[in-house]
Amino acid sequence: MSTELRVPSAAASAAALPQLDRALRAEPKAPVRIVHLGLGAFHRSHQAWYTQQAGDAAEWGIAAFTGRRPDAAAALAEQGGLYTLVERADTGDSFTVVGSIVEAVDGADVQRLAELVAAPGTAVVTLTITEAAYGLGADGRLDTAAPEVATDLALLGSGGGTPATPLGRLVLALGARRDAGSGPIAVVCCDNLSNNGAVARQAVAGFAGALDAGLAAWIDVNVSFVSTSVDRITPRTTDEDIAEVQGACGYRDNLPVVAEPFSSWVLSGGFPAGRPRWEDAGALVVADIKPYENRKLWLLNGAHSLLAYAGQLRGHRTVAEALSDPLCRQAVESFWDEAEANLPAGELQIPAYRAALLARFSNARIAHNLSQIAMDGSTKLRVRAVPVLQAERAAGRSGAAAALMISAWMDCSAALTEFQDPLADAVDAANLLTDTNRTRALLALVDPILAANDSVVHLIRSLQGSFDKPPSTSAEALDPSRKDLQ
Ligand code: CS2
Repeated sequence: MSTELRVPSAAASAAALPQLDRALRAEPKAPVRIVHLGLGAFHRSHQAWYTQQAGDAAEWGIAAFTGRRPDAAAALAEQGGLYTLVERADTGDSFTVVGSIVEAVDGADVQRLAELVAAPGTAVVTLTITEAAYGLGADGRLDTAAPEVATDLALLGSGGGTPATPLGRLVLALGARRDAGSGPIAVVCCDNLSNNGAVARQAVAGFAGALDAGLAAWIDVNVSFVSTSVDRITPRTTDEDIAEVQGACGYRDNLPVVAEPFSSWVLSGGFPAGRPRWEDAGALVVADIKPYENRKLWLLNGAHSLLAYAGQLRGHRTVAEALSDPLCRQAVESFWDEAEANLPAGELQIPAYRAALLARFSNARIAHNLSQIAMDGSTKLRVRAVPVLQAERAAGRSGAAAALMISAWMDCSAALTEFQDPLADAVDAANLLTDTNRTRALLALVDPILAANDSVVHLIRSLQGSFDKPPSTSAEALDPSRKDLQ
């Protein structure tokens, strides 16, 4: 397939560039062998890009299903599945057309999902369904009483209707594969969770087990849950990005995706029915994913969450802006020191990784909104702040920098008008309490064991308000048109 065209720079003349959409539509498409749940920007900047770069890409087409809304599927189908990846470096942009998504489908079309997962040629199901969608409670098991899960279980149990949760849809489709006798398959979790293959296994097993013990047993034997650590900063696409692609490439793309040039994918687990040669694009297949996963979740995602909460309290809008505020920068460095003390030295090259992160976060051409990262904090903090706090305390230290991330989240939960969280009602209820009662109630939503520890509760309580004062130099903070801060 020659679906990749690189355009050297945004400054190139549009007239000199190919009208590639029409030419590429005529390309033969790869057969569907991968089904993806969660057709969003990240899937398109990451797994779809890796699949296109694989040496055997011609054998591996992706059928990608949207989540709650059909819009992205409709827009992508309009373009024959093609879209432009804009790699945005601090020195300029480059443009690549990605053609590995051969079918874009509304997630509500569970019939098509079941058909494709049941097809013998399908070997891999990848997931980017958000951390919160795995629905595991504090005990690490699927919370079958959560409203959406309970509704889907009742619906599937009665044998009809369209499940609304990605888990419900996946379990239904795996049932179709069992019924078709199509054999083993790999499910690859690409959400930012610790041990994410095991999390996906637990969530799918909990769902299937509540429905049909036979299906749960089939899944246990036939589905390989692969753990992965995924990385590529991918902010939301804006209208300006769409206009830029049109100007630079000479065609209209309604669904371009913007990402940093850096990308990484570390995988661990079996692929019983095969997989693309993602290593050709730099993916790393390892026996033990834990060190890589902790490095990424703590250093990158942890710093992101810290900046998202501290930065917004200080009146900043993007990661790059927040990082240039000395107070936020210091908080990040202190958190990194704590995290680094709990990561194996040597092979992981933590000092270089930290330096690279500073450069990646400072890329001011990537407008990565803090409000986007701040979402679903109660779930994210469990893998970004809690393990570092626990490890620090187990080592006899305070864990104050990890605690500061949690306290900033609590401050934001009261200060921001838009605070999206799967536990939003419980967060609101906790915010009606005062002093340590409030701190304890909010902490219980993140980690009940820590919430039972008085010394941790007092530590977090003592850190509240740390980011109260907007920096006097920040024009943004003084701008009354800002709507996302109270
Ligand atoms: C971010 C991640 O929104 C968030 O929570 O921390 O999406 C982050 O940008 C990616 O994991 C980078 O690989």
